[in-house]
Amino acid sequence: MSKLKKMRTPVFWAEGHPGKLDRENWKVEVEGLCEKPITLLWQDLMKMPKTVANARLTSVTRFSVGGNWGGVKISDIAKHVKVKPEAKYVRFWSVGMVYDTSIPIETAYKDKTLLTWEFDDELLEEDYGGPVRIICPYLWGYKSAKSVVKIIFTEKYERGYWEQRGYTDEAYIEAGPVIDINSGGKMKRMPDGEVTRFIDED
Ligand SMILES: Nc1nc2c(c(=O)[nH]1)N[C@H]1C(S)=C(S)[C@@H](COP(=O)(O)O)O[C@H]1N2
Ligand SMILES: [Mo]
Repeated sequence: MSKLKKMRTPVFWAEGHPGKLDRENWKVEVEGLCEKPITLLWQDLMKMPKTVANARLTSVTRFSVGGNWGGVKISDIAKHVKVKPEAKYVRFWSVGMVYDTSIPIETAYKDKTLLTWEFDDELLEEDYGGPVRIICPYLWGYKSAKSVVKIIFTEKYERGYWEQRGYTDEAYIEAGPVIDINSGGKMKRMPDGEVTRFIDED
């Protein structure tokens, strides 16, 4: 059993669980405002520069789980496809093309925003967005699209699945109580913005 599962990390699939996914034949299309759109195969991703980010996924439903996410930085993908200067947002689409979400390009280019396939050295299973998902620890978890099949660099913002249903477009993490998955579900207090530590611990 994966560490995420052992810790009882909640599994969210607003569009329905996608079932078993084929890691070896996974493809991520990267397109939009770039000079060299590309389809990245699983094997291509494995050859790209790998980054491991210690980061928390924090849901607006107020759970937070932290660990070492391994993957490729969105900024490295952007270099690879030569993103054009007009690009202002990055839109992510999940398998099935029902769930999408977009983030500002500056947030996408931060060090810990990754297309990730690993959590604490284990490959991500379908429940947690395997083969590859987004981790964007700077914003509420609904921006961290799971099982990603398409990344589009855009000029115009489009509301995604949860944004159309009332969650904010900015998804700025707000201070307050949160359930810390890593400590077995203890209630803690967190600051606003990226959660790097809780307020009631040092
Ligand atoms: N495709 C897809 N991605 C998604 C979601 C979803 O429902 N479908 N939920 C989002 C929300 S609201 C959160 S908090 C995290 C939860 O990630 P987890 O299910 O791995 O815990 O995934 C995000 N990515
Ligand atoms: Mo969430």
